[in-house]
Amino acid sequence: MFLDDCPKLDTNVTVLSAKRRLVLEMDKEPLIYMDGKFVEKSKAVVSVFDHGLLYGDGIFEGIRAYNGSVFRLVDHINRLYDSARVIRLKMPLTKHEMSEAVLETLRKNQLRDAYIRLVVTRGSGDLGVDPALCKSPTTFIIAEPMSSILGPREPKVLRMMVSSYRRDAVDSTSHEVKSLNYMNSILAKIEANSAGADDAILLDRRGFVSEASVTNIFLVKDGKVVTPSSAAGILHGITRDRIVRLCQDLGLEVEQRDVTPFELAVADEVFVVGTKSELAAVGMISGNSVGGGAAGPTTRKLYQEFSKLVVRPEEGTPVYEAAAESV
Ligand code: PXG
Repeated sequence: MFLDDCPKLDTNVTVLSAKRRLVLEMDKEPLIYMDGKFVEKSKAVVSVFDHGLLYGDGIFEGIRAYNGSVFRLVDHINRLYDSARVIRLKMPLTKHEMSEAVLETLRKNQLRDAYIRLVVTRGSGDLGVDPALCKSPTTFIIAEPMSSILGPREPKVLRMMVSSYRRDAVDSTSHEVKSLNYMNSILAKIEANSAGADDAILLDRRGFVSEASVTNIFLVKDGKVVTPSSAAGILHGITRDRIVRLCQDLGLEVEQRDVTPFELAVADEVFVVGTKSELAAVGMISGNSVGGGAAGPTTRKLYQEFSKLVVRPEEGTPVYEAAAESV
């Protein structure tokens, strides 16, 4: 990596120092934020009595940084605190302090393009489900290098299946709370894996389309863009929200409403969006080809525009400039 960085390898000295830097860099462990301190990855551990582990009692955010700016950090922090409110978790930091902790984790690891996992658990308690016995939450933040797959290339085309698992209902453990309980998505993913599909589409209890295992879903029909509303127990995705606004900016009509599996099957285009997967086309659902099995014109247009948008500084919070956006 560093050898490539050296413009001229014309002396032994340059080669030696480049090699030494490479070795030093490989030795350095990533630093993880843990309850206010930065610890090396191999030492970043939580107690076996932590209720995040014992019961999935906690919340998280998956966040991305593009080109030294954390994409929609304010939205992620607001969603995290909304999740905390619903599960009645008293947050150990203010929103501003939490944002700073995210930015500092990137700085400590010298990252500009990264995937960030911010987790707050109920903390250590005893072997009983009662959260009242957990004294203080556990907070950790992991940041790993990750480059965007967006760009001049075509969007990925996924083969999906409609899962036999239903999205948890809105009056149950629905994904509206971004909790550490992902078993609903995991079971659907296992089913998709064993059927040879890339991912699963989950319906809600009523039989309407909800979302995929870790992405929100959109369809395009007769030039109109449609996505399930929160009634279907979806996670209020930050990418979904930005794509809806992007559609509006591009003059496309967008509807957020109940979507039937039939509408999905006969759509002109189907695509999914999420922080980690960004934007991908869906070419097949349960063995039936959708949108001709390729990314359609609206999907491609949104993909191109979204690629340009994510790297714009005003879409995020700068990591390295002093004035961080506050919430
Ligand atoms: N629905 C669900 C259930 C999610 O977990 C999304 C939609 C998309 O939301 P955002 O805000 O990212 O646009 C998510 C979030 C992974 C991974 O490993 C992905 C998510 C969460 C956890 C892990 O790919 N996606």
